[in-house]
Amino acid sequence: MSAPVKFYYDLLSQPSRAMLIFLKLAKIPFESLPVALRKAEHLSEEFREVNRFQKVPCINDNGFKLSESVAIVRYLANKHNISGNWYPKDVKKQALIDEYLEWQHNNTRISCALYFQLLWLKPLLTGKKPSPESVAEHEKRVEDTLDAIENIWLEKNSFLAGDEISVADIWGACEIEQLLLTPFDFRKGRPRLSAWMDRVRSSSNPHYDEAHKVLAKIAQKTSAKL
Ligand SMILES: N[C@@H](CCC(=O)N[C@@H](CS)C(=O)NCC(=O)O)C(=O)O
Repeated sequence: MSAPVKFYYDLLSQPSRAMLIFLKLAKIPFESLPVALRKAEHLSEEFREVNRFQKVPCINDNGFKLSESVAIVRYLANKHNISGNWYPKDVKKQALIDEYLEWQHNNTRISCALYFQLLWLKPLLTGKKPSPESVAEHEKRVEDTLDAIENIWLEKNSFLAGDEISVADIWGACEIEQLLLTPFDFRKGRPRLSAWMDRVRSSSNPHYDEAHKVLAKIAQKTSAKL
């Protein structure tokens, strides 16, 4: 029998949290291997052997190394023959989930991650505040993405790829949660998105809250300072 997949992650990384929630929901056995980005553990020579791109999340499945969370989730769902709502076998249902996962790269991921880096990470590392122009520019991208989720993705369905929760929702919600570390209120003026975030959380708990515990703790401290 092969050993459980080795899973490398950091709870402050959006796709790492999504992977962790999926592994638990799908009951895939794994070895938990945290990599502290804040300590630059991902930049070590040892970690380069695990992932040549030196990013998390990534896996080592008995010698088979893979990065990119979307590729990993597809591989593990296929390998473990995961059926049901998270990543269904039905080709059309699966294609609708993939449609969101592909859309996310240039929308939810890029806009929320860059905004988080500008407002939280860079000031922490450099001690400098971002310029109002660059805040406005990045905020506009976040607004556009969240508006598309509110008005297009959630227009007719209760979840991103239909009326059942799937990995698309887990990936999307984990990116948006990162905004908790910024002053941006993603719920304000977006009732569908807000209710959807609540549905994603309640449908994937306790794993959702466990994956977000570090983020929630830092967010609490951050908001105390704002
Ligand atoms: N598209 C990749 C994103 C991977 C990624 O950018 N990971 C970040 C954390 S969220 C990272 O490891 N950053 C460290 C670095 O770039 O130095 C995925 O979905 O897995």
